[in-house]
Amino acid sequence: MPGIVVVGAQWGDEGKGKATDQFGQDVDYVVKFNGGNNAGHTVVIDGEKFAFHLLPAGVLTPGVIPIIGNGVVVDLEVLFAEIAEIEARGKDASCLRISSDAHIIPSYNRIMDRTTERFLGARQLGTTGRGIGPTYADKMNRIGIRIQDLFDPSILRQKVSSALEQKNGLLTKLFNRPAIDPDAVADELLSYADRVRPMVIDCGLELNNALDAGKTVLFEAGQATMLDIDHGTYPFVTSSNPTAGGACTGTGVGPTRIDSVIGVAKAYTTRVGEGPFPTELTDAMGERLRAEGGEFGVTTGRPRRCGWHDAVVTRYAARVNGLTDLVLTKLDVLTGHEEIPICVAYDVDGERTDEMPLTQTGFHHATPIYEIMPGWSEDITGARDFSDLPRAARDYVERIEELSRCRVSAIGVGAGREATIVRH
Ligand code: 2SA
Ligand code: GDP
Ligand code: MG
Repeated sequence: MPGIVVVGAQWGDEGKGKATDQFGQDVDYVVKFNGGNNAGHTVVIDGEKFAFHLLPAGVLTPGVIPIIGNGVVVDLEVLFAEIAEIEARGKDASCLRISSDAHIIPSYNRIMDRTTERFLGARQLGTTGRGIGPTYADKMNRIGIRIQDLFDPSILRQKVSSALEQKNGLLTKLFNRPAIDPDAVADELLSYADRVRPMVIDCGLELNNALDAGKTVLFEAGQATMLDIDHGTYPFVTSSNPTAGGACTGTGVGPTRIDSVIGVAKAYTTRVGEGPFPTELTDAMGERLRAEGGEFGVTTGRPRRCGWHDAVVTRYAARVNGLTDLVLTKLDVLTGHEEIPICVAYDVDGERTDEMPLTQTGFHHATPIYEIMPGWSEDITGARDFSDLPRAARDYVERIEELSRCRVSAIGVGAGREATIVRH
């Protein structure tokens, strides 16, 4: 299986970091292909917790080459802080590579992100405030700054100046904020050039050569299907393509090189930020899931909105990504519930729909149609084989498998690397 893509099947934080780390034990490369330090991926090894934002989760596995692909947006300050942090914990990040085409998040885009959110007031999106949206907008507007620009100071200065010509107009006239000095921004960016230089590669060339040589490459998504700019709950989405197609555009590898696409979904559902979420529980049950699942943002610490598993979403994710497998995480968090509802379809203005509604308004109006499954009370955190699970837990997994029309190949029963049931 030389080309493996790992994506989120819901609204993020499904446990992609843990899945990547696990699959990453048997791969040669782990490549991030979208997003930036809005992501927060947690890996727990022998009780020690690591939270990654920009670094691919594979950085912890000796022998694995971690790569930041061209589809990622990079905050250099955060990147080097993260490298310093893991090195202080005895890990080696010297094998990290970064695409020369990846875009940089200049400090002014953090300001633009936060200022725009404040300006939107009640209409805000609930972004992570890391400058992600404005940096992807600059990329599309063709005024972005790329990693390769760090090695041509005069070009970099020109690009920063022309980007700021537009942004300073907005900042001073609309947002009533001081203008940003282009030279100061360029000086700051250039101060990273010597440290970045040895990491820079042609990502597509490196990966295609590796695949030709029979190596295995794991493509790690940030965020998730329902946050995809094209396939998610637009406009309440991130600004990149976290779906499987993004693995190709975000690294320079063609779709014929991808052999499997693994979707990670929680046994329930969470979402951070604004936007529709049909199975959200705003009552004590939602609080219970949040408390028992530890549902707080890894990057911002925000409490995550919680609700029951939405199989319409999982089925949609299976289709949009062409999933070959599902990894169902956090099944242990559902222990102790007498009954567990699964959303099997929506009621949209009095009509049943089994698929995602065609329009944004339809999805805002969707109320879940639940099927109630019996719960279980046994501690399942020690289960390592599917047959170790109580009957009701097995039925629950098999029902999700049926509804999503995708096999569940692995099940998470705890945060640790070892707390996984592998089925296929
Ligand atoms: P942005 O900052 O422009 O990408 O925000 C746009 C929307 O995307 C959501 N988003 C996320 N949702 C879940 N997890 C994310 N990463 C962090 C984590 C989140 C955190 O792993 O916990 O720490 O709060 C993530 N990143 C972006 C975001 O909530 C907006 O709805
Ligand atoms: P990611 O963004 O998809 O990588 O997910 P996050 O790291 O943001 O959030 C997932 C959280 O669930 C982390 O705290 C993980 O350590 C934890 N986790 C992952 N899988 C499991 C599991 O099967 N059971 C439990 N209890 N926790 C898990
Ligand atoms: Mg996360």
